[in-house]
Amino acid sequence: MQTYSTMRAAYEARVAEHARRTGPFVGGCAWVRGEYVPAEEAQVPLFDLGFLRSDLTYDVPAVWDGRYFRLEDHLDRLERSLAKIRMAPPVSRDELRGILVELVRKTQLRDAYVDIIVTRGRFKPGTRDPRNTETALYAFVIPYIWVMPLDQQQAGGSAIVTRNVRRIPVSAVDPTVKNLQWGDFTRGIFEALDRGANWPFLPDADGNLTEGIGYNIVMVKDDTVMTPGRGVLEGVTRKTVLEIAEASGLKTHLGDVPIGGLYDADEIFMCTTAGGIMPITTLDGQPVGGGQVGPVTSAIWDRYWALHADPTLTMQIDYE
Ligand code: PDG
Repeated sequence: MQTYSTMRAAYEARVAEHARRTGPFVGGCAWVRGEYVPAEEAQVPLFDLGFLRSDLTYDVPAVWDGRYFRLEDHLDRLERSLAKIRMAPPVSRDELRGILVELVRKTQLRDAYVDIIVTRGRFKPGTRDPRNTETALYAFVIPYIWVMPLDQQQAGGSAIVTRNVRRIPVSAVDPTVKNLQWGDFTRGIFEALDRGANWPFLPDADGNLTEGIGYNIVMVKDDTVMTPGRGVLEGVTRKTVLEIAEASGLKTHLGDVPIGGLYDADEIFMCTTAGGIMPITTLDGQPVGGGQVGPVTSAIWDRYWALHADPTLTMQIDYE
């Protein structure tokens, strides 16, 4: 990866610079019931249905080198999720954007993980009618999270296709609504760890690939980049990957990816906002392709991070 060392050095310099800042919010800032509080002190009210029933949706954009990356794509997805589960937006899009910028400003973080959570709120006393609640907004900004640590991104990680758990059916929980009903993923990560790997890939009941615990999955075969077209979250990182692939002259397939095809892949990687492009070099104990991070993954990795400086995809934060 050509840009790996320069990207990493610049990132580490920003982290070191941040470590010298002081103030109540440098470790993170949360927005809870109309107030900005240090992230570690933020609390959830017990009777919020988000907590009691996981009746919520959320979205996770990120800030990289002082810029929000594809924030409008995340806000679009959040609005679609809210509509699908019949929740009213708790604040307007402009207000939300304002809160998200203010949260970053308070922390002074240049690289951040940003979580926006909308819950159904709470039932009116004496009722259980989900139509009569006021939705509640929570948000927080904390230092950037690497779902796959940067060190591991150079060598690649070890994944398994789960045998003991499938992805919850689309007919039960719509995976395009970003949700925290993670029971299947939690079983998947335990199975992966039990089998000496770190990354579970969950199949659906038809033997097609879905996704994993917070990431989409992409495979490369010859000159085609393939990723499941249904039964998964429509990831913003996945969208960027497909755009990069098309711009590089590769073919793309957004459709069913049978599990069997994975064992024949030249390259495999996972992708998410919190970690970017995460190469997988071992699958079910066997090397993927040559067992090294492949050239397509590498090129997409480089381009993905380069795009974080592109003014058309980013929103610069004014820290003053
Ligand atoms: N699939 C699932 C189930 C996800 O939760 C996510 C996002 C993705 C795919 C990738 O979507 P995008 O490219 O838009 O980020 N997962 C982040 C991972 C961070 C974490 O804390 O695990 C999330 O759930 O917040």
